Amino acid sequence: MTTRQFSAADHELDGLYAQLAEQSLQPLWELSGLLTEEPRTRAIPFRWPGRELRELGRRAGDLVPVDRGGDRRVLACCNPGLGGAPYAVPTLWAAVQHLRGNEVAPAHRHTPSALRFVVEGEGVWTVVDGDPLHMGAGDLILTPSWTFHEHHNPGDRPMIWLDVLDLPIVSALDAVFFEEGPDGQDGRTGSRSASERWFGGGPGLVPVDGPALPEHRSPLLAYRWADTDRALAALLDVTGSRYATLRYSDPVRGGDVMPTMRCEISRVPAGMATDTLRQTGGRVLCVLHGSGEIRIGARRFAAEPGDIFAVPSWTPWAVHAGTEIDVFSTSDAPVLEALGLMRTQNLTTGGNGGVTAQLTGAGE
Ligand code: GTQ
Ligand code: FE2
Repeated sequence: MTTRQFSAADHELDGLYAQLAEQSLQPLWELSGLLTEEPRTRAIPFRWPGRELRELGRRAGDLVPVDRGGDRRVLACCNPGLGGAPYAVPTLWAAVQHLRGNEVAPAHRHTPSALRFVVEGEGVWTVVDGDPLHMGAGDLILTPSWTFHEHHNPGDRPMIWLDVLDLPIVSALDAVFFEEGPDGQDGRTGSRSASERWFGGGPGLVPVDGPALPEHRSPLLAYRWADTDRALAALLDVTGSRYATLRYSDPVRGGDVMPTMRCEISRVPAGMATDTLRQTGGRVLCVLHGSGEIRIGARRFAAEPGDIFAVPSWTPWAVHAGTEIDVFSTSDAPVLEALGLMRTQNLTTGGNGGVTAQLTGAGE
């Protein structure tokens, strides 16, 4: 019998509690913390410093062959509030992956969706269902649910990048499937992926007679830094605002890149700061360029390139630039929106001195 048994001073009631436990039943009136006034997450605001991640990734590269443990040399960011679960926030896996020169992480596929964000270096190709996607600094690369993916590094230099997966979500839904790829390597390279030639043609240009669109995610699998950089600069320029944030989108239908994860990037010029925001659901941040301070809840963390941060649900956060800073982020927002559970609050603009603020639902 593993059901928790409650106890009561009253002898008869105590007897009832014993019988309930025997039948795998629990009395709601003895349970607390289920329907909280506000989200109460066990995740805490946290930073994994880029310098440590690079160094430990390199050491793992020296000590551990890539074919041990799922054919990936990956260090998972474990939020200390989550009791040892290998998750950065309750809904997102975040990790650094290290691939040495001339190494291959062989093909497999799984129902959890994954994305790669590159902070520095280049030279690895991720082959997604046979389409080779080169990875370089500032690029966002998608490996959507159930697509075969292999990473190979034909050069001599090791490379490290950020992985974010919706694994905790898919796992909570008991919907994880995994399959190894066909034997033998693909090893394909190429200067521009088919996905980009079809759907990355140019601003606002999509093919009239293209291949059938994948149902639940973007047909474009690589978002290149040169495009992102140009768009951030233009947005700052046209708004004259203190900072600019872009959402990575499906170029044809405008939705999020994948059904469970929203990707965004913010540029905050030197000395400026973002509004303080909070929303339901978890978020992972990764600093691409520049330095400053990232505030999450009551914590103030120094921020440097390669740093990864956990923003727990309903926790206010803001980026304060020292030098101009570019910060990539992934959240579970599409899931909350699909379920009608998204609440967002801007504590800088929406508030009565930050005490109360307007709540907005999805789509507003
Ligand atoms: O690169 O395929 O961080 O399957 C976790 C699981 C990376 C990958 C992770 C994976 C991968
Ligand atoms: Fe994978």
